[in-house]
Formats: sequence, structure tokens, C-alpha cells
Amino acid sequence: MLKFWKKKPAPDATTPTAPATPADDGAATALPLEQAPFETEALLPSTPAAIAMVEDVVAEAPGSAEAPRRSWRERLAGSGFARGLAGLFVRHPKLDDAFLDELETCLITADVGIATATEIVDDLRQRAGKREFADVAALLAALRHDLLQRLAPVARPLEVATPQPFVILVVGVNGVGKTTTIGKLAHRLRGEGRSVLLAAGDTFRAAAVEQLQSWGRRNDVAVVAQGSGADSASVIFDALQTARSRQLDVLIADTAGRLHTQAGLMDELAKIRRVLAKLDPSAPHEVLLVLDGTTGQNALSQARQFKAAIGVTGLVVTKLDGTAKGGIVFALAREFGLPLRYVGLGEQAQDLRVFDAAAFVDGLLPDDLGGKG
Ligand SMILES: Nc1nc2c(ncn2[C@@H]2O[C@H](COP(=O)(O)OP(=O)(O)O)[C@@H](O)[C@H]2O)c(=O)[nH]1
Ligand SMILES: [Mg+2]
Repeated sequence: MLKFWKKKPAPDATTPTAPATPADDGAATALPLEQAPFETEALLPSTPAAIAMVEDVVAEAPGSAEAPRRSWRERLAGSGFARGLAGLFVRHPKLDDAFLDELETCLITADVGIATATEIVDDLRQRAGKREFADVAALLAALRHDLLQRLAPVARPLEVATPQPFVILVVGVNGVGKTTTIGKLAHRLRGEGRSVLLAAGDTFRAAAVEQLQSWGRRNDVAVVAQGSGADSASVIFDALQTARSRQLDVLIADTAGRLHTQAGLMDELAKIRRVLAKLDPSAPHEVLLVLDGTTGQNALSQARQFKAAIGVTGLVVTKLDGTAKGGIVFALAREFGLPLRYVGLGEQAQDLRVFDAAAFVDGLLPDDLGGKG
């Protein structure tokens, strides 16, 4: 099945145009790009008709094998935030000072951050003092409103538009879920009928290249890779050339999360940026920082570092299913105000969700208010 997918397109489409040398001064550039071993695992069909055929097949294939998408509420039920709040409302059916004190502790424990938790509870305390809330349910409604208002400004979805190819550079420390997020994103974009190419820019670990190739195979998306230890900027540069010559819609580039030193990693990312700019001064069009929702306040310091070193235009918070506390999303919104593009609610292809502030807040709050999931 899908044999035609792997067919080599006509030679004029495959032959990369002579690359403008990335001419990066860094001594790390190994081979000139023309000679670098170049592997394009599965080549995308080049004609619109062929692409349309593939889309028909792909639209059926992954969907039919997938488990039904679970609701935000189901996915967030295990989070420290949801469990903490649920317990609180059971223990304190009556609205009093002890309730508000415990709510503050609950928010802090869920990684919302001390400043945000204090602001939220001080406001509720004041309004409770003015008898604004008839009961706990009324207070819960006010809490929901407050939480939503904090997230609404960052719920700005990624708009994949022109220029084409739209280049997404995915960054973040090791293990946060970069490669998995790229796989899921490729799946999503393919489902939307876009042509996608992946660049295996994490050349530090051999397993990272294989992992990306495996996502590529599952979603019928080509992966540009060189051997492990290759120069990451070269791989991504090659990939951009390929994406351009094939007129693909989107290029998503994976990067390393750890090199020998932290400074080395930031230098490498800066180099990738410089090299991409040689082909397209506006690229990358999105620098997506992936953060692990289970790492709590540590995610804030990662965001500070990446933002300062290479600039970040959007966030993905992963692993919000399971035991993540969830509150980190509020802390990130408060400190950075960066668009939260997607959240990871599981390990499967369909578990990358466009961030929906209302679904998220309702998934954290007890049933009687939310429930829409
Ligand atoms: N439960 C859960 N696991 C995730 C999620 N995103 C990634 N993972 C897992 O996190 C681990 C590290 O992911 P990986 O993509 O290799 O991280 P990378 O080093 O940043 O590329 C893998 O086992 C993934 O399956 C998520 O949203 N939920
Ligand atoms: Mg990876």
C-alpha cells in the first residue's frame, strides 16, 4: 500500500539546486553541502494530483486505526491541579476563610506560581468580603472566569501561512517531547492537507534521527537526515532547499536538546538561524519551544534561557496528561505572554491539541461547573 508514495519524482524535481554555501564561519561545518551524505527517506510526490491522491489515502489510514480522541477533562483528570481542586471542594462545601487559604495553597502546589495564586485568591477574598458569592459554586464561577482571562491572551493558534515553505524550528531541552511533538504536528498538518517535510536536526543522538524517521514513516512524511554527528545546521539547510525545490508547505526542524555544554547548544541554535536566513531571511517563521508540563517551575527558567538566546515565538507544553500539575501554563502566561500553540495530552499522534483555554480550564475545575471537557 502507498507504494506510489515512495516513488522517486522526476529527476528535475529531485536534483537539489546548487546550494548557496551556508558560509558559516563555525569550524564545525563538516562537508560542503553538495558533498554531504544526503538521504531523503521517502520522497513526496511533486504534482498536485499526486499529492491529492496521497491525501485521500492518508486521510483514511491513520484515522481508522486511531482510538477515539479523549476529552480534555479525561486527559487532565490525573493532574495535580484537578485533583487538588476536586478534593478542596469536597472538604470545604462552605465558603469561609479556611476554604480560601486552602485554595491558595492548592494553586501554589499546582505550579501556578506564588504571585498568580496570591493575586487570584486576594481578589476572591475581597469579593467574598463584599458578599458577592452566595455559595461555593458562585466562587467557583468567578475562579473560572479569572483563570480563563489569564489564558485567553496566550491562546493564539499557530497559523501556518505564507511564506512557503513555512519553517518551524522546534527547540527545547532533552526529553521534553520535541520529536514526539514534531511527529504529532506532522500528522495534524498532513490531515489538514498540507505537504510537510521534516529535518532531523538532532544529530547529537543517533536514536533521535531514527525516532523522527519512524514518525515520518507512520505519517507518510519525508525526513531529511544525515548520519549522526553531522552538522545540524547543514541538515536543516539541506532540508529547506529540498522543501523549496518541491514547493512544500511546511518544513519542521528537530534540534538537539543537549550538547556537550549549554552554551554549545545555544550557539548551535543561533547558527541554524543564521544559516536558514541565507536561504530565506524571514525563516524560521516559528520558533516553537517545547516545555515538559511535569517539570514545574523549571520550565520557566528554560523559557527564559531559550528566549534570551535565540528568541521564541510560540510554546508547546507537553505531558499535561498524567501527573503534570497543569498550573505551569498560568505561570508561563503571566511571565512571558508567549502564544501557547499546542499542548500534549498523551503520546499518540492525535494527542497534540490546539490550545483551547476554556477546555483546559474546564478540564481542571470540578465537574459541576465545567463538564464540557
Ligand atoms: N504522556 C505523554 N508523554 C509524552 C508527551 N509528549 C512526549 N511524551 C513522551 O516523552 C518522552 C520524550 O519525548 P521525545 O519526543 O523523545 O523528547 P525530546 O528529547 O525532546 O525529543 C517520550 O517517551 C514521549 O513519548 C505527552 O504529551 N504526554
Ligand atoms: Mg528528540
